[in-house]
Amino acid sequence: MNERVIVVSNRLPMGDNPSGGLVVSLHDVLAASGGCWIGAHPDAGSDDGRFEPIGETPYRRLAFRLSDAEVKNYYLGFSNSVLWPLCHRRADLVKISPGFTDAYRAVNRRVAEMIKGEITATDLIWVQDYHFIPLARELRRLGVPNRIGFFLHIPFPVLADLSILPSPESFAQDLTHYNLIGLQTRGDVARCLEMFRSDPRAEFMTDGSIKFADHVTRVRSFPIGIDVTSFRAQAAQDGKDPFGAASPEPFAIGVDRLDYSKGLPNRFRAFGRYLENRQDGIRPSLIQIAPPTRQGVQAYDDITEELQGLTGKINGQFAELDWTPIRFINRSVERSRLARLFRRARAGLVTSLADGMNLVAKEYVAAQSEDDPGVLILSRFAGAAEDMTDALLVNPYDIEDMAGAIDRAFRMDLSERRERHRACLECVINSRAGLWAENFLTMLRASVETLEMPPTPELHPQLN
Ligand code: ADQ
Repeated sequence: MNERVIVVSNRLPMGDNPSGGLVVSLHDVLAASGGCWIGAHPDAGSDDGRFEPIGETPYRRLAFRLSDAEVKNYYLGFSNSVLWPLCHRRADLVKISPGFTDAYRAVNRRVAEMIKGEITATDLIWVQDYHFIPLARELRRLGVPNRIGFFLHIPFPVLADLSILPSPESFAQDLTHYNLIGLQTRGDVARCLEMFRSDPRAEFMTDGSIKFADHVTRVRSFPIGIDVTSFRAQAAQDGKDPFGAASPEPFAIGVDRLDYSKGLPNRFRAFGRYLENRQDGIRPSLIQIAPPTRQGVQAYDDITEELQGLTGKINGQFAELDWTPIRFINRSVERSRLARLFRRARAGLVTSLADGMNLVAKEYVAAQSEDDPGVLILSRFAGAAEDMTDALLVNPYDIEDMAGAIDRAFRMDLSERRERHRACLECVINSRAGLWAENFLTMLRASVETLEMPPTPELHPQLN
């Protein structure tokens, strides 16, 4: 059997070298299976119903084009102004427009038709994220019988919030066309099962799988991770000071897309409060790297402005001629430089109000030296906190709690830092990139599209 893996995601990796966690995880799988990665071309346009090949090695990449109207209504609209805030418990930011729903369905339908022309009977199809929830249903409508898996990178929404969707009943129904639904955490699985339990159309089988009409689906958690070895190696590169001459000491670091889910305003406020309370005379800085995303969506423009205001206020209050307390950098930083910055930082700040996993938390831990590690301050609402319980866990809504954690991180003695770091690093290694993909695909292969009981495959112990 020549089984290929076909990955579908909104973004297509364009460079030759894998960098982000998702790309690294899938790179080897695709290269080994002779499979391909299907995703949107970064430039808007029209594709006439045919994929555009982007390079042939180490695996095929096939691009579809989104028109300007589809970028507006499908990508910025339904995906990022309805589903993203809904899943991140920001129902107040949801914007509903009939144009959004139609475009979302239409893009999923069109991409399904294009995929049908590309696949063979033995291919495994692996759909990534909330941009493509209805894709399996559209593929089934076209008669595609292949095993299809889905992985949601962001939090699974709470049941009550689903009623905000224009057609809430389709959300569960769309998902049941997948043979396997992969989620980041056990908490996400619990929310997903709650949704199915409350749906009279769904029936639970004795092995926990869900029967819906004539198909069966399973829901499991597969915590995503990073390529630990390569990130550690980049962080430990000798002789390259990420700052050049002007190195602030000590400093805490935050690295995030500029998104309201990442809790940046409260992080800045907590740093300001810490500066106000501090009694030891040190002059620490917060380096915040946050490139803008999804520009043109009001909520994103608003948060950029709010952060600029807070930076000005806190720096105005505390700065000295030779000390800038908050360095707010609105750009991307090259990965190896980022790794070296993480290693130099006394504390890593992850303060998400909601987050599927948060790979920055894992990168920060991986980058530390075992002899003299920094401290991870981690929001309870990031998926990473489910297993990384030896980080300093904080409530990102509580400014005093976070200010206290920053103070504790800067003053923590070496033996406690090492102890906490050892435990966190073990979690990072146990969920490393390759295992995530391997475990998901093992489970997907073992699933069947009939009402027969699927066998339970042997998985890596992290999935107990
Ligand atoms: P994101 O919301 O993008 O991902 P995250 O998991 O933190 O969040 O991943 C961000 C990645 O981008 C990290 O690898 C980070 O190093 C990199 N990055 C961020 N800012 C950067 C900058 N300024 N310069 C360079 N690199 C930068 C979504 C979900 C998460 C989930 C991931 C993976 O929202 O919850 O963990 O997918 O499933």
